Amino acid sequence: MIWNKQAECMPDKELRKLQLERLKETVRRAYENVPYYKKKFDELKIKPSDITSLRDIVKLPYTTKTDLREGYPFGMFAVPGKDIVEVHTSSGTTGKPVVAGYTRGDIDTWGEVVARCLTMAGATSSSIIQNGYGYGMFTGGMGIHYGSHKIGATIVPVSAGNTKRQIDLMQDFGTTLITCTPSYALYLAEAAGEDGVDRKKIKLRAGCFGAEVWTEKMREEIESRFRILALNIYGLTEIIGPGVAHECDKKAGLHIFEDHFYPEIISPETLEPLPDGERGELVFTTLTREGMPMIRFRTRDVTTLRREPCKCGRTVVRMDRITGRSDDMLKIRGVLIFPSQIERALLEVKGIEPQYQIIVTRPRHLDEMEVQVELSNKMFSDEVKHIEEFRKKIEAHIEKSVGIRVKVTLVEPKSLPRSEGKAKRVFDKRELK
Ligand code: DLL
Repeated sequence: MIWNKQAECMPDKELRKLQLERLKETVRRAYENVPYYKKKFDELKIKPSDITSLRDIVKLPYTTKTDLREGYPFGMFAVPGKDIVEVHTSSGTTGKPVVAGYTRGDIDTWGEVVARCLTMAGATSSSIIQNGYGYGMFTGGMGIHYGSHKIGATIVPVSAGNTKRQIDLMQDFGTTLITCTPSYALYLAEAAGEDGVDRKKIKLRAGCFGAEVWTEKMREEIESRFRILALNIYGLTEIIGPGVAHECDKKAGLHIFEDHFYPEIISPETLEPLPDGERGELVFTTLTREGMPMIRFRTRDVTTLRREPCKCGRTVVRMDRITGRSDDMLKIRGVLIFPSQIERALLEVKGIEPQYQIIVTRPRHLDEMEVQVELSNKMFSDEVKHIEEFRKKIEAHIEKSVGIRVKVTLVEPKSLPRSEGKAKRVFDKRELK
């Protein structure tokens, strides 16, 4: 099933024409209503009227997360406050978050693109959708919610966590489609197994999993444990939330909804655009966002775009699953963290050396972060009791300043490897490649 055949299967020429019209309009709106864009355009001596073809997009400046943070909270909005009906923030923990503002029209668009995703996973008005993405400032919960309403399915807004309840609801309500992070899906499958849940009593047929990097191996595991179709959903707060791209049942890449989001791949080093088929950083320009138009937003997500036709009949471009990031940001249990935030918090603690390692693992399918820190010689000779107290103090300090719980391990002075070049601090052992 295809939710919007007209949009998803549009002939290339027609799509390009629509994109150009929408791009011109977006650029004009951003220039006239967002002082940040006006300033940027003026500095580069470009005017909205310079955009006469899609190729002209390369003349436009990139937008980064930092630019958005600087405009905190509502600096990137292109409409008066009275027209904004909802706000969300990105999941980063320190500093100012990125704020996304939606007009009524944007909420409608959001529902539309998520409806396309859910339909790819087989949802219809008869489906019972258990939404295990967090509700709140995170876009996951509400995005799926709007998509489900658009389709007219029954949404079960259980939100993230509360495993026992998830399993009960799944059985009692006859959930047919589940939406949550892939790591939580695996955790849920394991917990259901331990609970002695009979697979035959579950009506689950498919799941839309995303919001974090995952692998084909994880897919196989989710599919075999739940005996469902596991599909990949991609999106980000800055662009709209979930619903930017989704896999069809051919599992041959994620279809990007190009009538709303214009993708490019660039080299993160030279910032030059790369041709289709080459791997690089994904950049998006929104084509219909009213509340917060985004011009050439650097996602930092690494992937490849493919234009060969898909067997499902959709004509829009596909992207490969995300394999990593062009910066060192980590997503731990759904929260975006930069290792430098951990470093900053550690340096505020007296009695340790500025030598540390961050080790990320995924025991029982849930992310864990261990921070190994070297004690100073003086601390090392102290009593064990004090050392344990000290360890707890560091854990509490990191939690307070970075916002996530990590496990701190104290190691002997001079025991961590030293490097002559760029120190390798982060060891991501989650096998996400
Ligand atoms: O994670 C939106 C979302 C919610 C997507 C629910 C899918 C399902 P943010 O919290 O702003 O928004 O994080 C966006 O998460 O730049 C990627 O690095 C990562 N990400 C999102 N989806 C995927 C995916 C939501 N399918 C950041 N595969 C993005 C890999 C993903 N990484």
